[in-house]
Amino acid sequence: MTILYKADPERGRQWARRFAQKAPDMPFRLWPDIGDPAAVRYLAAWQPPADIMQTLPNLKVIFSVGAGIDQFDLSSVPPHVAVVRMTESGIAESMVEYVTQAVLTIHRDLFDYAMQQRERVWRERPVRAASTRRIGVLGLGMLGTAVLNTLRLFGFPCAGWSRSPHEIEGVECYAGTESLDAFLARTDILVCLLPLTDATRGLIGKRVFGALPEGASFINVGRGPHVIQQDLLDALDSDHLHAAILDVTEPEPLPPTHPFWTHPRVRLTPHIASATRPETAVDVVLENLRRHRAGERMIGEIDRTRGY
Ligand code: NDP
Ligand code: OXD
Repeated sequence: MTILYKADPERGRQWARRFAQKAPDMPFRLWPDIGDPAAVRYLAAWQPPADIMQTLPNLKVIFSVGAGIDQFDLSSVPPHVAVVRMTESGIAESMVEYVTQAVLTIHRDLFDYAMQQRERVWRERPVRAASTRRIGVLGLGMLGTAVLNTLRLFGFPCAGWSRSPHEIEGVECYAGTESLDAFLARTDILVCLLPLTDATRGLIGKRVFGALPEGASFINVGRGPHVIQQDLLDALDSDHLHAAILDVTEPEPLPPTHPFWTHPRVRLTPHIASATRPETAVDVVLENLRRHRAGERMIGEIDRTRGY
């Protein structure tokens, strides 16, 4: 009943220490030291081995060490193998911090002040009330909801968009493709927190940017392939969009010649908005192992037909 970890080795050592403390009877191995492949029932991975079922023939559950599972090729994973995304509290806390700083950077005109600083210009800009800056979050899951629940406390009018209807206190909720335009038309700062699926790949392009009000800004903390990057550059260069803060790109790392690197109204970070914390992650995995053995549904088990 071994659990095999295949992701960042330093974090893997932290997982190993936590497993040794909390579940000393559970065999825990760090890739590539897999021991007897037939004994591996559980895999915790960011990128699983390419020939997964040949390598681990008795695999029962794949745990993503991140919130997303789009890095897995589900076509190579048979239906009896459950796929579980990471839902531990640390991911949401860091994401709330990241998106809050990104929204405040845009809201408090820090792109403009950075340009002024380069030109040694000391000029005040009027401070705009939060109540006049409308935030819209694509995705009302674990992360989108956590982000909105913090942003609304600043007084920003908040809305979110999802596939199915939601009700969140203080947040205007929109659902389905038919409501997307209305959601975009009332959004000054658009945040992407969608999972990457066949339905969301390339969703954010010319049409979406065009439906935002003039001067809107964009924050991407979902996945790079959600965005048609040339359409984003066109929207910025035509001044329809004011600024973009991008934590994710396509590809990653972004090639040194890519225009995002030097664009004065693009801020880049290397996919660090949030990361799983080993202590809390192991606790969630242990609870899921208990559930799996008891035949219960696991926390964060994904619906293979929806892709998230
Ligand atoms: P969840 O699965 O909890 O939520 C996903 C949300 O997206 C749900 O509200 C879902 O709608 C909505 N959604 C999915 N497909 C569609 C669609 N076709 N149309 C409209 N809405 C849709 O995910 P999380 O909140 O945990 O994470 C979201 C993503 O954030 C991850 O998949 C990952 O890509 C990204 N991420 C990025 C990180 C970073 O460091 N940059 C770190 C962690 C995550 P419904 O509620 O109706 O199901
Ligand atoms: C994740 C990520 O999905 O780090 O957790 O992007």
